[in-house]
Amino acid sequence: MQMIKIRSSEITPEHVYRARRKFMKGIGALAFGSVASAVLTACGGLGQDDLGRFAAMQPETPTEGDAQQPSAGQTADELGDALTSFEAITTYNNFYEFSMNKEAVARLARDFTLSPWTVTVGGLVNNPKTYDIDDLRKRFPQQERIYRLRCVEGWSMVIPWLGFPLGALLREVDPQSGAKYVRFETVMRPQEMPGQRDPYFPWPYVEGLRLDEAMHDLTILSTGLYGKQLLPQNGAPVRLVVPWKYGFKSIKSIVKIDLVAEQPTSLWMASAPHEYGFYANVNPDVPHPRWSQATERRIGELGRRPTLKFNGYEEEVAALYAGMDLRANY
Ligand SMILES: Nc1nc2c(c(=O)[nH]1)N[C@H]1C(S)=C(S)[C@@H](COP(=O)(O)O)O[C@H]1N2
Ligand SMILES: [Mo]
Repeated sequence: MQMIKIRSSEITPEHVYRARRKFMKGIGALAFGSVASAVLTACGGLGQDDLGRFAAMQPETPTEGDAQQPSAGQTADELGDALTSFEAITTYNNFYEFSMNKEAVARLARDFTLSPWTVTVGGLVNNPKTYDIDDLRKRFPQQERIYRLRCVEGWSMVIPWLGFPLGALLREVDPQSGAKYVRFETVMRPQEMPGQRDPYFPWPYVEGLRLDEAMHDLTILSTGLYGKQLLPQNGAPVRLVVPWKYGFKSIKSIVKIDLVAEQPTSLWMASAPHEYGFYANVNPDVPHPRWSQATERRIGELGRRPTLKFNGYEEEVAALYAGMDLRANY
């Protein structure tokens, strides 16, 4: 890897950065298991990302959306926290299929092919269906949802999404009684997604929800933000948003949704099972094995603020986990 003058913490996912720091301090690679492999891969990946153009990164021009404009005068979430800027939301992205360098994702994803696009919904359902993305947008009226997004790495944003409840789509395909979980898959397109040529991760990106979590009204499929259609870096043309869980649950660029009987294994569970569990509910009381989750950095603000249980949605979602040990089910 070439030496570069950008602060490593600015160009590397924070958890990988910390893992690398530890790694470089000479702690044995075996002690880190799969994380150490990810660190090595990250070094190679950064080399390929052409960091020379890093400083030239600019926000992309949004495509014209056919969706409604954001509600007039909405500048904050229900807690009074200001919306994160469109620029920050579209230039500071985690999307490992393109890059582990957050500021490089938008550029690398610029020419990502968004059409044609279909989402196939199947598995344990009575009415399996393949939706063309345009049909999906027309069929399920778009609502604006202003949600906090809390990344497991310790930063957060407030994003005005456009989308519709996932439950509306699930009701249409009619889950069978044996369906207990929903499994989501991102498109597999290594020609366009350089990160997918990195053999370390078990592509495609997979995520999952329990059926009751998936049916919760807060859980949406998003096709836009700030009143425009999603840009590729944010998971166009359609991505999941589950606001009370760490950001990695909110899987991008979905092509497949299956109702299943068994708890799906997500990409992160497969890559680092000791660090990332199935539930991934935002919880300031349960630290990540390598850092505290008690506070977060809100993008656009100075300093850190306390992290709220269930990311501030406790009243709405705590009942889903009644009687569950939230420490064991991390
Ligand atoms: N397919 C896919 N989905 C993904 C990711 C990813 O790397 N690949 N990153 C996740 C993580 S870690 C976060 S924090 C959010 C970031 O979403 P944003 O870039 O739209 O803010 O997307 C999530 N969804
Ligand atoms: Mo994240």
